[in-house]
Amino acid sequence: MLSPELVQALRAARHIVASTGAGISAESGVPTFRDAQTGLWSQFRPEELATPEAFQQNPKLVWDWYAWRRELVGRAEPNPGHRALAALEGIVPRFTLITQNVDSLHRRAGSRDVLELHGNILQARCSSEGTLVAEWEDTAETPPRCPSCNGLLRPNVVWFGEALPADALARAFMASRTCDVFLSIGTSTAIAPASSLPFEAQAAGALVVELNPDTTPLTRQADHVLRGPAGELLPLLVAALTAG
Ligand code: BV8
Repeated sequence: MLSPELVQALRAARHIVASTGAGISAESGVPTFRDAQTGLWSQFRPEELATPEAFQQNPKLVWDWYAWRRELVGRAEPNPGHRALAALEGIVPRFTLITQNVDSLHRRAGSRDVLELHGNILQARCSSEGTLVAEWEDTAETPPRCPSCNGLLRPNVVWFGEALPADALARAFMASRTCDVFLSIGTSTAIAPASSLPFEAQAAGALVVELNPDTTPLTRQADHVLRGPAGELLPLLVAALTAG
């Protein structure tokens, strides 16, 4: 499955970047944004719910959607794809993991340094003060209120139209521009500014590899395309790197 050139490049790489989207969590049972929304949410598109305007208009609906997803993520387990990336951290001289996912599965698989570009669904923050709230009272009234200012709590994720965390984004661009190999894994490469990272990497001279069962706007330009599920492909990649 992996060409000798690709194996050679992976083994010679001093710095590898892996950038993941919802596709890497699909095999853990976490639906991607493109999966049809079920139940109550089926009447909405995620882009309509994951916005400050939607929260402004109907905080309960938006909070309850995230509570439903948080519960689902809580029941999910990291899959061999997440675990392979955690293993890469200890094999490659320098390894940077960037994710658009908000499900914490990379950390739960053992990855230590994860650049979470779109925040983390397991955390909440005060919508007035912006302070992180580690835990909150789950009462009948949702969204819960901030213990210090009584403002509405909101999920600590980046909504459409909101800026990404500046430090994580700057580190992601820096790593993409200085790595030898850039792995684009399980992302539709549709959401900016994360979608520009593989192109930045390629322009700076990195070898770009796409791992996805489907095509994306990156496919045509990628140096290598591994067509398949991340949970099967990434263990192959680790095996190629650790083979004697
Ligand atoms: C910003 C957190 C500026 C919330 C998310 C017009 C043109 C271009 C851009 C824009 C535009 N209008 C607006 C924009 C900008 C906008 C944007 O890109 N819009 C899109 C719709 C065009 N971006 C923003 O608004 C960003 N902010 O630009 O701010 C700014 C600057 C300064 C000051 C103020 C503002 C914020 C974007 C972040 C939004 N939040 N998530 C939440 O989770 O609820 S994005 C969310 O959707 C996910 O995080 C993910 O990144 C994204 C896409 O979701 P999915 O499609 O499900 O996942 P993915 O894309 O990863 O696709 C799944 C892939 O996996 C598929 O390819 C599939 O084939 C593959 N797959 C399936 N199974 C497997 C697999 N792969 C491997 N293995 C498998 N087994």
